[in-house]
Amino acid sequence: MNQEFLQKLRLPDLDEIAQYLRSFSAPALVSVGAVAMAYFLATRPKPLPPPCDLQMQSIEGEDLSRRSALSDGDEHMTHFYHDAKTMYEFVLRGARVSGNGPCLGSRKPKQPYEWLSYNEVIERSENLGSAFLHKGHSKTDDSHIGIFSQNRPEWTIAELACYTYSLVSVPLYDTLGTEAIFYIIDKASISTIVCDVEEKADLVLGCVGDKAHSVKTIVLMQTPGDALVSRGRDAGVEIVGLQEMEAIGKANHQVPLPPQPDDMAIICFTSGTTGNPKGAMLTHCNIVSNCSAFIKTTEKDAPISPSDTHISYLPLAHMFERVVQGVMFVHGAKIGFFQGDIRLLMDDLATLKPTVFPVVPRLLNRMYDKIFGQANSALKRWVLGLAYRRKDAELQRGVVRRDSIWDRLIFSKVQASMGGCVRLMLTGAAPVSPTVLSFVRAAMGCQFYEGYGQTECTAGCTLTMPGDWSAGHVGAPLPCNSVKLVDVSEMNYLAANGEGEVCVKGANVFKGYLNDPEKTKETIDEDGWVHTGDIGKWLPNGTLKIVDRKKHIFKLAQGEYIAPEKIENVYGRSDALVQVFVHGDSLQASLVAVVVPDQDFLCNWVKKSLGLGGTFLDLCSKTEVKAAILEDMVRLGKEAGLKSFEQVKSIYVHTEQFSIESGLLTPTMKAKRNELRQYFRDQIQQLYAQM
Ligand SMILES: *[C@@H]1O[C@H](CO)[C@@H](O)[C@H](O)[C@H]1NC(C)=O
Ligand SMILES: CC(=O)N[C@H]1CO[C@H](CO)[C@@H](O)[C@@H]1O
Repeated sequence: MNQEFLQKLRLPDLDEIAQYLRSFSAPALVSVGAVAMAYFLATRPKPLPPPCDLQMQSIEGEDLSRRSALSDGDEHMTHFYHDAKTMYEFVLRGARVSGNGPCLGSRKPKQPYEWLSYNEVIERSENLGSAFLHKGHSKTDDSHIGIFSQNRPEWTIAELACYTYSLVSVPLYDTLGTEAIFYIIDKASISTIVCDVEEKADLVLGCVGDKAHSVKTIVLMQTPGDALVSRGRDAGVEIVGLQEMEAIGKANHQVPLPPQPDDMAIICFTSGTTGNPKGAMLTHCNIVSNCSAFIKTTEKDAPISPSDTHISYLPLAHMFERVVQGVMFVHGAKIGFFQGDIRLLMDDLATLKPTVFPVVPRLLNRMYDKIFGQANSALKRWVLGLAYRRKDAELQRGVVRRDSIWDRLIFSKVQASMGGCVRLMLTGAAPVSPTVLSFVRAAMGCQFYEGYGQTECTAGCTLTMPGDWSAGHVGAPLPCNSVKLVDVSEMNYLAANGEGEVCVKGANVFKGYLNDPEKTKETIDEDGWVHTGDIGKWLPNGTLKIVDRKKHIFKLAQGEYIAPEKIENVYGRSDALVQVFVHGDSLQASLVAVVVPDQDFLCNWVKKSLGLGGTFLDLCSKTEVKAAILEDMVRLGKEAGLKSFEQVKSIYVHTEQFSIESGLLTPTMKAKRNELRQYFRDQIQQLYAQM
């Protein structure tokens, strides 16, 4: 997240408030308290009734699996509205309930938002879809359409064009790397790709290069330049502008061929920690059931209506944002896109004034740090802490509001910096710390849900319940799926104790990975349960807490279990290091590590502590430097309580960072352990040989 964005995220002048409070004597503070009390009584809030007994949010079945307390009957929920069972019908319903209201909005720099109505979106989608059919695509033949773009209205139009004629969208995104993009195009035999800008079209042309490939057409959202068209011709690819495509479709218009709920909607490629990306096949029913379960859970406390506005800036290539958009469409709400530059997001928020604001933990962490960073004296921290505790106490009684005295005094500026109208927030995609979630919940004073899930169950399988604003769990199973915990005995998690690997089954569970029966079998078992690799624990009130990850665990020669990621996290705190890879195996009695030092820090540190100078490369090859790094790691290990067999005994100092390009990190920056082991095989062997 960008600095400018964070700088604008301002607290009111805490200095002023602190000054004000300081100017009072103790009795005066009491009278401030009395004013606050009078204010509180005047605006006394009432909690909304929760949708179920919050002490029993899920119900256990015979096989120890759990269902939402909101499920009715034995079936997993597949839809909420009878006239909206596919993503295509979602948009039609939105057009109806909004009376053809505004649907997709975008803006040019410093301009207001301009809107396409629901019917305009539907018409343009029919035109584009008809052009796809004209180019030879159909439900049964060549049905995959690639979409390679930032979030913008044309993204959604291209997606809806697919749904209107039962075609399948396949999002591409650049963090995957060129090789992975070629892999996906090839695996899904994609012949038409819709790109937003020339650079992306070039990237596609570059990666198909002179290889045999399936790509025939690139549809560019702008008018393509002559140079690009001729580069395309050289690679055997036709480059067409979107406008021209829509005109072709308009001249060759076809009646819609809507999909059935069980037809494929999206192939969502995700990167694993090893090997190639995997294409999760998701049907309309998968997505609709996920959206519908969200609607069911929040229908009383946060119903969505045509007056709602959502800000779309989280990548559409991931299911989280797609599901949120689905929920907006089916209710005829508005979707406003950011300008495409995260540095301008604050300005977009202020202009759009969204009511629905999905976030990821990384953004929440930065908000939290920023707000506390401004409270730079003990008194200011005290005031902020007090404001937070008062609001959190209300939240724990089920009261959600932003008109308390604490909002007026402290939090209203934070809310205003998000446009001032946010009433529903949603986080997912990664774990968020309870401290951060509770604080932002209090500060924003809106319905703020946390979900948990993965692409293989269409983004979500649990969601926090309205009224339960406690943090530190991910809520109850959604009405569209069951969740059960399965023994992981080597890590000592047993289902009988209410702990184990989280497994999910239901209407939102995917149909497998495209052309990859082997990986599919590793993920879904014969009975249809997706094994997530996360370790969960049931809390007494039926909510799920994610406590661990089923890890790479191995035994050392003397029989002790080792979880290398835990150890890497400890050593990673060393200022001297940017990356650590811990290795061991059952033939060895001890651990070794490959470490990458922080160039700037290391040079200064070594000069000060060892009196050594020289270039980074020189220093890294010196035995004294290596010993100093190892000493620091062991010190941190001791502080963190690592057992002696968990401490590494020797290290290899590598001077180049592990990267996505070198194939040692996944696109989400996780270590590819198998690749790292292979890559450093010789060095690791040497480390053991020298012991
Ligand atoms: C549910 O249980 C968790 C853990 O015991 C607790 O933190 C939370 O407050 C509970 N929720 C409610 C609504 O009581
Ligand atoms: C149905 C539902 O709400 N489940 C998941 C669907 O997707 C959202 C994200 O948009 C998740 O947070 C939910 O947990």
